[in-house]
Order: sequence, then structure tokens, then C-alpha cells
Amino acid sequence: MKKFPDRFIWGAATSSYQIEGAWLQGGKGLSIWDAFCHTPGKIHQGQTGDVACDHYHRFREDVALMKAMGLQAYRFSIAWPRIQPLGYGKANAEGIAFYSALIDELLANGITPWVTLYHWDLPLALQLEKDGWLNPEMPALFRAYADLCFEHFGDRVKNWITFNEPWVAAILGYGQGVFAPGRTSNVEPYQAAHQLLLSHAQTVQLYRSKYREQNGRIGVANNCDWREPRTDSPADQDAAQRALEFFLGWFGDPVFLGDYPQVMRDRVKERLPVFTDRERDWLKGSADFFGLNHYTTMLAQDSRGAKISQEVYGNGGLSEDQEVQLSTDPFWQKTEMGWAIVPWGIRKLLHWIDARYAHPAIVITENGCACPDVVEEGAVHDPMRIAYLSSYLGEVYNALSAGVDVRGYFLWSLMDNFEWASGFSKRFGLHYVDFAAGARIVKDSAKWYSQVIRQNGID
Ligand code: PNW
Repeated sequence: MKKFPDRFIWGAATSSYQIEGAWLQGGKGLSIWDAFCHTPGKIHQGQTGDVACDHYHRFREDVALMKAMGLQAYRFSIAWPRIQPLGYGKANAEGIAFYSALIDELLANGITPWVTLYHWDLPLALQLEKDGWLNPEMPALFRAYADLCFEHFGDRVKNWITFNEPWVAAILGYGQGVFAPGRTSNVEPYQAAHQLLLSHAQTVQLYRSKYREQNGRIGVANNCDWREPRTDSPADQDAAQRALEFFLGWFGDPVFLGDYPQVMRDRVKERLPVFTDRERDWLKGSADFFGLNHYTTMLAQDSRGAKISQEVYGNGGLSEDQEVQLSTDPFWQKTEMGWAIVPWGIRKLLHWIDARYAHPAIVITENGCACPDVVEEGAVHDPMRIAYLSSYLGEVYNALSAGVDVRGYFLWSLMDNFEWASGFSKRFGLHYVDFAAGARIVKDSAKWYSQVIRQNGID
């Protein structure tokens, strides 16, 4: 048995837009995802999160599922437009009441809440009136929203994540245009990322000054896939390192080291905004733990002078700035997302983070996979998910054994949900959701994970 450290945190994660539904209820305002999904052509089969898992009405049942599997911690996000329908102004009492009830229900069941303040559902009014994350007024607006959350929930919530995957918000939202707000540009991702980082820094500063006595922890959840050199040539090794710095370094470096990676400043030049000295000071050290979302690995090849194939997943957007051509090994098995299953990638990435950021406390804030799940006589057998999870956790264990400080693991996801541009076609859950009827079915993987938690380890 691979035993994990005594206080290792076993959790599962979700996000507001992907599970809540009730898009026009409880005084909620519209978000950019409401608008994006209602724009024909943007989402698989025109699906939306209008109802999703109907978690807004079923949250007590969902907490019971968590309790039944012995979950220790639950990561969810607050929908900003439920708290401030327009993104500014006073708090919407019904929104506060909803999250308050959820938090109380979790605590009553012995489950620790981990709260993400922003998992992409920006109030639509801020997009229309301010151009969203491109606007330098955003840090003050986000900080005011976060202030309301700390004020109303901070007595009970001690673990905060400012942003989920700023990389995705910037690249998929402002570069490739496949996520809301659907912009395509090779400048705006850098500008949006800059405001996301400054919003993070200001919010952490607020939390650490005004809410010090709440005695909590705050960080950000960055996503990164591993980049393995395609060959052992120095050029490909450099390409893999460059790709990691453009991916995780873009956000990890400012938060832990105080500025963008040198390689980005050299290559992006005047399209990369510059931090002032004061901003660098605020950013540096603005996380109490290193939140990491990780799913897959790709091969990286130096592409200087060559044309980058846009056919390959991952090559869109800003790969020209990196001059890295990505690919996968044809022998790697793929999940339903088309993402390669490469367990050792997580171990190498954990070591990379450990070395670059001077041995931070790492919390894996997401890891999981989409599988072709079907209901058979009331059960869902998902051996592929169990294989994925146990192999990835095995490599997390190896990193731990080698001294990397991993504190916890949040599995994506507690239940099947609205998978963004893929709609309901991709199932990541430990629980199967019948989206027409709303019913939840415990998958084999949930029973397996429950045993992992009970044993505090994997076989
Ligand atoms: C993450 N990519 O999204 C999100 O945090 C979740 O909301 C989501 O459901 C989960 O991973 C599974 O997709 C990502 O293209 C979406 O690199 C896209 C990418 C990465 C993460």
C-alpha cells in the first residue's frame, strides 16, 4: 500500500456554472457564459448551463453524496453574478444565502469548503460596459466582490482560491475564442492575464490585511500540462522548457517570483504588459500554497523557422510566440477529451514546480478524466477512470516520496457536469448525472475513491 502523509487532504471539485443551473433564479445576474452558451454555434449541440446538474436546488443531496463517500474537502466556486448581479454594487441577499447554506451544510457533514472566487462566470455587465478582463479597472472591481465574500463567508471558509486557471481564461477566452467571451487575438490574452494577475494580487493583499483574524489561506489554481522534449536534442529540450515557462511560468512566476519569465519578456516584447515595482511587490509571495490543475502531457519540439501545424490540439493561440510545435505519442492512450494519459507527466511537473518555486506547498486542485460512461442496470462501471486515477495518484505518491511537498488532491469532478464548449458530451464525474431527470448514480470510481480516502492511500 502506498500510504499518503497523515494530514493529506482528499477532496473533489466542481464549479458554479458547470453544476448550478438556476440561471435566472435567486436574483442572479447574467454571466458571460450565459451569453456565450446562448449564442448559436458556440457550444456542442447548442447546449447551455441553464439547468446543468440543478445543484442550486439539489445541493443537500449532493453534500449527502460527498458524505457517503467520506470526502474530506470540497472545492466549489461562487458565481460572481449571484453575489453582484452586475458585477458591482451591494450584495444580493439571495446569493449570499445560497452559498451560506451550502457552506453550513458542508460543515455540518464534516466536509471542509475550499472556495474559488472566479471560475470564469464573469458578470455579463462587466463585459458589456468595461470590456471585461482587458480593463485596468477590473482589479478594484474584483477586489470589491472578493471583499463581500470574505465578509459573509470568511468566518466559516478558511481556504480560498482567487482564480481558476487564468491561463484558460486568457488563452481560450481571448486568444482562441473557444470559451467566453470568445475573443481571438494575439495581444489580448497577455492583457487579460495581466489584469487577472493584478486582481489576484490586490485580493490577496485585502485578505491578508483586512481579514487577517479569519486565519485562512489563499492561493490561485493554475493549470499546466507537462511538456516532454520530443527528442533529446538541446533544441527540443529548450522548447519543452520554454513551453512550460509560457504555460505555468506566465502565472506562477509573477505570484512566486514577482515577474513574468524572461523568455516571455524577450519573445512577446511590447505585447507583454509590464508590472510596476509596487505591483511586483504585491504579486511576489501572493499565495499560501501552489494550486495546480493537471490533466495531460504533450511532446514539445523546437519549431524555429518552421510553420506550426494548427491541426494539432494545443497548437493554437500563442504557440507562434513560443516557436514550439506540440504533438502526442501515437502509442499513448487518450481520454474522451482526446487528452493523452501519461501518469509520469504529473510527477515530472511536480518536480519542476518544486525546483522552480523553491519547494512550495502544492495542492492539486484538479485532476481527472472524461470516460465513455454508460448506465448498465443502474450501475456505471468506469474501470478506465479508476486506472487513470490510480496511475496518476501513484506518480503523486512517487513525487511525495522524493520530497515534493504535496498537501492535497481534488479530483475533477464530484459529478458529471457541463463541460464548457463540449456541453454535456464529456463526463468527468465520480457520480453519473442523468441530465434529463436530474438523478445521480454512484459510479464504481466513487466507491474506489472512497476506499482510497478511508485507507489514506492506494493499493
Ligand atoms: C479545467 N485546455 O478546464 C477546468 O478548471 C474545469 O472547469 C474543466 O471542467 C476541467 O478542466 C476539464 O476540462 C480546462 O484546453 C479546459 O487546456 C481546457 C483546458 C484545460 C483545462
